[in-house]
Amino acid sequence: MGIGTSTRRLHGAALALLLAATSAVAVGAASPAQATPETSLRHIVPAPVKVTPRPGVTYSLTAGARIQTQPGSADARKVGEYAAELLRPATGYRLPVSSGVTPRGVTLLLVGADPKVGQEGYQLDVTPWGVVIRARAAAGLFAGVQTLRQLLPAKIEAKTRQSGPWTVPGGSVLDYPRFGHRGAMLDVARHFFSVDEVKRYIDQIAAYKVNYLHLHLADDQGWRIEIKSWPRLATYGGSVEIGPGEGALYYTQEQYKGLVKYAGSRGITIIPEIDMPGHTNAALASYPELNCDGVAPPLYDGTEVGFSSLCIDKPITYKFVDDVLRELAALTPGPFLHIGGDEAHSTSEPDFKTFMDKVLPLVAKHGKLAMGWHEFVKTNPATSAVPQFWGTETVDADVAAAAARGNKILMSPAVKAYLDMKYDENFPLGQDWAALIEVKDAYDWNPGAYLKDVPESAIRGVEAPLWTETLADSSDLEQMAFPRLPAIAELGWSPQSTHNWDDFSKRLAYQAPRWKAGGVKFYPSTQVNWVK
Ligand code: TNX
Repeated sequence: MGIGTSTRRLHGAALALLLAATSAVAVGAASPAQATPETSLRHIVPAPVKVTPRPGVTYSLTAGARIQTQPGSADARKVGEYAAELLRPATGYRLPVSSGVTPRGVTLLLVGADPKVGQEGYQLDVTPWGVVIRARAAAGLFAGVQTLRQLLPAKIEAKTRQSGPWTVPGGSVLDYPRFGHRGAMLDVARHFFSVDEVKRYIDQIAAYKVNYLHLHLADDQGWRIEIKSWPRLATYGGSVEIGPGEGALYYTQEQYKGLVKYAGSRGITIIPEIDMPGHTNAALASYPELNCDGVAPPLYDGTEVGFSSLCIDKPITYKFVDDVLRELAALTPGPFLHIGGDEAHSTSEPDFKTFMDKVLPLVAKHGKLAMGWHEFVKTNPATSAVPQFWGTETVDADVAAAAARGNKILMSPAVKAYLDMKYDENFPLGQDWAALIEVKDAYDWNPGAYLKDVPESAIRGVEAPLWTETLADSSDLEQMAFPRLPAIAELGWSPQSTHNWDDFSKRLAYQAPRWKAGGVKFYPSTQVNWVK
């Protein structure tokens, strides 16, 4: 890559210029800094709406830099603290955070942004004196900080002190998302992931401007969230996982609240899912009375799907669902509860409808909107319900009819967006029932024009699900998510006009040194000419 070579060749000269520029800035002279940055405004993932490089201009973060935030805004202050936490380990600088508006160092403002940026967008300007990010809400500042992060040298991701210079290329960015919902899903039921492992994933997806994390909290193999009114769900139903794992494999409500809060500090809303009426063996095993025959099945640690169902005719089933949704709603600041509804192969069609007709009002009763796998549109849910399309075809009459009625669809086509699919037949992790998905396959589709008779106006956004039948630790998750998660995140954020595989693959190539510096495992697909 041209940039890498010229950086090395010009290193000495650039350093001299940088020193001259730094001292010029120190005495307040107005001449632009002249260091050669390692990064480019043209390499951001996801691609911004508009970038305007200012060649020859750079800013270098120095030991005395401050982070200033919008006076009077506690939200802006929090983003400032987050930015400082991000930048301190590798720079070793103090980076004190204070309220202020001078365009020196890093400044996060909630005034002056173009109204076009909306609630999640931002403008970022790099001058010789600093980086100014302007937005209309904290989410926009947060997104701007993620962009700034990619404009700093890759070693900014290191957790230990590195040597500078910390040079950022001059210019400006105007940026806002195509869709309001850019999601990732993590299945913590098939394999359990600890609070720290989930936090790690949250940090990784936040870097690509993902704003929702859907947690698949219950399935045949495990129930992973403490429910105080039905304690055995977690203590017994959450005691196994696929494979040899055993123990307290669930989150207490306190731990879960911590996750929700941590995600919030990364601009991410958690969507909890309790899958039902199928995928419920862990619940059925925990309480015999939930079974039609009153007999609890054994716990299950295999990988089959579609064999379990809640008992549709028993009143206690709805008492159970009501209690679970009430406790879950109380833990959930976000608007959605996901009620699953997929692969209910052991529930008859009329029973499935009876079940959803009783359960959808319970979601509303607890003040939430329903999200469900797309099968649930057959039951004609309210237009505020969000169907999540996970099919393998590009035609689905029921989903198209729901879109026509006004439901907004979340797109997770299994052949494109499923991060648990193998990259190729030799890849040791993952499954292949939907497709083999290389990074180009994950990228090369248009969520706004994918499903027949579902126009872009009916699309809520995209989500990349990560099912974990074959994935047991963070290293496994990372190898599946990277580089495909950034591809799906870009489909959710960037305007369709920027969509171009050659350009994306070049930008993606620059993420590799960041992952290496940050200790993120990734699959080095041969489709990308990775930057060393
Ligand atoms: C199908 S996708 C499932 C999950 C599995 C996944 C594995 C969906 C809504 N259901 O139960 O984990 O395939 O790829």
